[in-house]
Amino acid sequence: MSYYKHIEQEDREVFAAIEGEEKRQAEGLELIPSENYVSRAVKEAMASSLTNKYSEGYPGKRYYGGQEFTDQVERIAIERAKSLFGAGFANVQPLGGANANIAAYFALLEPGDTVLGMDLSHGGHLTHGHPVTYLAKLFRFVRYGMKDVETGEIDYNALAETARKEKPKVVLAGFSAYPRQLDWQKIADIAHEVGAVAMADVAHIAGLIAGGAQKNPFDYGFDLMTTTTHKTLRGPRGGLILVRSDEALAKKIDKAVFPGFQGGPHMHQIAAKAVAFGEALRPSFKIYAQNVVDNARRMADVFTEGGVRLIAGGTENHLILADVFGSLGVTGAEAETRLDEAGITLNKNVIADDTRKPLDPSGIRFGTPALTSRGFSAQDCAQVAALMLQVLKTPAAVAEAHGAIRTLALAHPIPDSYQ
Ligand code: DSN
Repeated sequence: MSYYKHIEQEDREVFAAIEGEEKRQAEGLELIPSENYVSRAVKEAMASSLTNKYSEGYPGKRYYGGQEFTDQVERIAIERAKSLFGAGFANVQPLGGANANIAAYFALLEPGDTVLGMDLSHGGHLTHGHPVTYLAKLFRFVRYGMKDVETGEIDYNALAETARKEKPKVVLAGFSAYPRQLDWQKIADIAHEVGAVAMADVAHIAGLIAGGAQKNPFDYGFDLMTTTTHKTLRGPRGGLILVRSDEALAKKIDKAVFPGFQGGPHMHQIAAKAVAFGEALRPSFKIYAQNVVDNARRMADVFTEGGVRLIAGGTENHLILADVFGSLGVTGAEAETRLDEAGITLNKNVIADDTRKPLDPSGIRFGTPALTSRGFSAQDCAQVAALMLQVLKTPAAVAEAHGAIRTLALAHPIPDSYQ
């Protein structure tokens, strides 16, 4: 009888899909840098009876009765989030990272106001104002980017000049495909010079910050951070908004999340966030965070030695962006498919100022949060990178690489808990 025994007995169709996904995850290697493996404790919280409860409002101030235990769980999640990030205030209700960003905009902006954010092809995110989003119709997004794609250096002078000219209400720093560390101090100073709020979207690196492997924007004067909880932070799928110290800003955020934007919070998800935050507060999470970074650097080195151009020349965090089309003549889509056949999941990705289209770009993006959760060492990661290169350079090598990748995966089972 499996862990999913009730689904197995009562709904064979859904059970088959879940079992298939479990097998796929166990036998393959996950290199999408925004994915990870949650503990059984996080899964149990997600599957708890808290999913049955409506809890609009906040602890001690709800619209429906019966909130004794939902209040407890939300307060635990808030306190743990504050401790992890050194925040004065936390809102744990955003259902995802996009929701967290949208609620933050609603708290800070009026329609037509300006946001200065990272250029999307330089590593920004859809919710940072991509033209296809509804947000781009509501607010005015202006851009900054890298000065030098080979080193990843941000053009902070251009950023400052644009801020002085465009007078944004929010200066947004954060990314979903940028492998270097930002100069948080410079960005906060520029934001404050023009009277803007300094907002960091740390969705990708939240776990690295919580684990002390990357700098915390709050230590450099940032006012607000948004994040997902399911990437390097290794929690359930969800969002989180943190305010450094401004109580008035925190109140605006709470109002923007509910009733401004969302309905009833998902209390089972909030319980799972609390469990994951508890895990991230353990000393072992610091080791995990540093290993994620060390493993990524090792993979980047193998790619560079193998003749592949890396955007920003390498990595200082958990992710790597490789120009496989420019270096090997393999498009991002071809690379994704070929590696998938070999048992490695990653994603095609545009590179800075890509001349190819997003569905078949020049690059691939991959990273080490999930492999590191499975206990992969830097040496194991180097072996994975070498197998990837073999598959990218020699299509006929897929079958042989698949065997080696499956063996590596089975030798590193997905953990049930993180002590
Ligand atoms: N889909 C996420 C990522 O992969 O980075 C961002 O939304």
